[in-house]
Amino acid sequence: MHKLALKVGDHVFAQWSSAIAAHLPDYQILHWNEVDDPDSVQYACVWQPEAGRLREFGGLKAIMSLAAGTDHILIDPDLPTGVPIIRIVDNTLVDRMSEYVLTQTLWLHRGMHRFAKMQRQAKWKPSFSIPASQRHIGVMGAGRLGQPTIRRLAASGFDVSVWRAGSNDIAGVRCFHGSLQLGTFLGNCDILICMLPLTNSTHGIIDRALLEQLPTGASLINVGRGEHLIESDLLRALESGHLEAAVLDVFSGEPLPPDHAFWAHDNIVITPHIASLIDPETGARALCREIVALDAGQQSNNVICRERGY
Ligand code: OXD
Repeated sequence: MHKLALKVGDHVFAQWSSAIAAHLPDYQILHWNEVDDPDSVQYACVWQPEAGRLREFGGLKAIMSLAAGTDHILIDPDLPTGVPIIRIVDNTLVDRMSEYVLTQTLWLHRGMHRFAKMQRQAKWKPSFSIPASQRHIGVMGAGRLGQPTIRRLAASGFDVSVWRAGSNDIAGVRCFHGSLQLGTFLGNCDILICMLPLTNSTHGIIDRALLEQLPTGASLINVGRGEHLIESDLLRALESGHLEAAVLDVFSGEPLPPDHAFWAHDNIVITPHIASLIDPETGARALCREIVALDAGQQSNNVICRERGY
């Protein structure tokens, strides 16, 4: 019998493990904390493994990231070398992300954050929003989740531009590349959306200097990672009125501590890292497809580049 070690939240372990068992009858599925012979395990399927744990598995064929981001694995200083890291991104994950970003973009575009505040003050003050075609949306990052999101925003009538580190263009969308074009990109963003992977070069990218390049009254949506954002710089930009609002789904410390300044801030909307949760049923199907292909000797198209960080 082959073996697979699974690290997901305990509340979803049974769902994941029975979905995987249905597709991989020849595999024994082991709870991450109940692996007694790590060398006999072929696949470690993980979300946020503890640093140093993966090194204990001496016979891995691959490490499978049960998330679009792989920073939760790459952060481990003792990561075993020579084992491919494969990320599982299924259509449900992609759809959830683009739906979340569209929802929050529409929320900001229609000024719902202002109406929510007015409701708390029993204030009746009608106002109209500009057409979506005049609302400039800037998306940073255009990977597996970013590209479908960009298409969904454009299909909803928004004026969308994209900034990415690499030089590839995306058909039908205005693209900006690299640090030299970042300022021009930012200068035209009413709503800036961060969908970047977390790497050494994107860590802390949303800082004071970046925020200052946005037009006055702009808003931010962060669905990348909390570590992209310098929190004190965001608070300063909101206090000064340069930035109008922020929608944050990810935080550098999760769960966000109860005494954190973001919770009570009138111009910050918080969601608990739910923009694109992976679904156990569809995620397990995508995971098992990869494992079956790898066991048949095929190459995966989803191996991440450790040096690049995604
Ligand atoms: C992911 C996430 O990386 O949910 O998929 O954060």
